[in-house]
Amino acid sequence: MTSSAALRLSNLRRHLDLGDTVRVNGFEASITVKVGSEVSEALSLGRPVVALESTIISHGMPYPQNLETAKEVEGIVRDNGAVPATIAILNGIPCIGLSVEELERLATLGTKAQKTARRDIAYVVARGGNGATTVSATMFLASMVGIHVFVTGGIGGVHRHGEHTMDISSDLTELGRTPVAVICAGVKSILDIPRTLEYLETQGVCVAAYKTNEFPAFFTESSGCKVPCRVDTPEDCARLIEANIKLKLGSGILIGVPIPQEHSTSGHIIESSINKALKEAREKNISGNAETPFLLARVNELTGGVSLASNIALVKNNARIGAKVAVALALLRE
Ligand code: PSU
Ligand code: MN
Repeated sequence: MTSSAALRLSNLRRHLDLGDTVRVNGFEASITVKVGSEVSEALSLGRPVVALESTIISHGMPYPQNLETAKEVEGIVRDNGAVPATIAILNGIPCIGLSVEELERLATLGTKAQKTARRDIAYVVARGGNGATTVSATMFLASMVGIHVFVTGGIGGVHRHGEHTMDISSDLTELGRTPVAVICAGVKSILDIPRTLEYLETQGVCVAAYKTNEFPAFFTESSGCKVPCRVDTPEDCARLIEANIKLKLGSGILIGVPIPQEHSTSGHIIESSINKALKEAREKNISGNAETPFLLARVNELTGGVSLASNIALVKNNARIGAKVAVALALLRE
């Protein structure tokens, strides 16, 4: 175990008796975060934990499918031997592990919750607001309490025409600076996939694909882009994560898991809707952090819900594999 991980765990242990709210010591300051009792117990005992993001709940899917999916994904993580830790900021307090009531609150708040990337964390905390964390903010908070494995659907990337607009998701820079493994189905073709992979290389991020040599493209199994690493089992993933921790590289790992085959056929149909939605976004001048939620919702409308069904299926598949990776990692670190 690294000394910083040991420090974090001993901090958690020391505060376990104080109830839900624990103070996590960083390098210079300490802040209050609320770690759910199941999560803090698992962390203090070195048991497998899987972090889950919350923008996918508030901005990524409509109600009530967002709530149903969030609960089902947590169930899949549990059924595969790990403890789920959905992360969000509620009333200004970063929460690691949400109760069912808290999940419900976030799901019904929907886009009224603030989409919170790394740049927004301090503001949401300072104002006592409700923040749904994106991949970048979720990685930051997961890492703060010593969670190594994080599951989601897809991450942000370099947007199409990003070479002009500079719209590059902070998920990519976070992967370059935070040692958490993100298990996802790749990035959507609403983004520029080759440039996203180039940018990840620049950031020093280890990019692997699960049981394939090509990076997946969310709704479809392949983007046509080769990845530098291939992993075939949860144990392969765990060894990669462990090596990354031991080397103190400080950067993250991206593990792309292709969408299950039975859902990938619809991926090709979804592509044409993506192109239409992109055109509309440009016509309506939608940009910045509003672009991804707009495209997701519009593609869902245009496909009559097919894209949402695929999205839900791939998140569940990622949760199953991510939990197995967390279990394998906990065994390796015993
Ligand atoms: N891609 C999806 N679903 C999502 C997101 C991305 O298929 O819900 C969310 C994630 O929270 C991701 C964020 O971190 O969008 C990226 O937003 P932006 O492109 O504004 O960085
Ligand atoms: Mn952006």
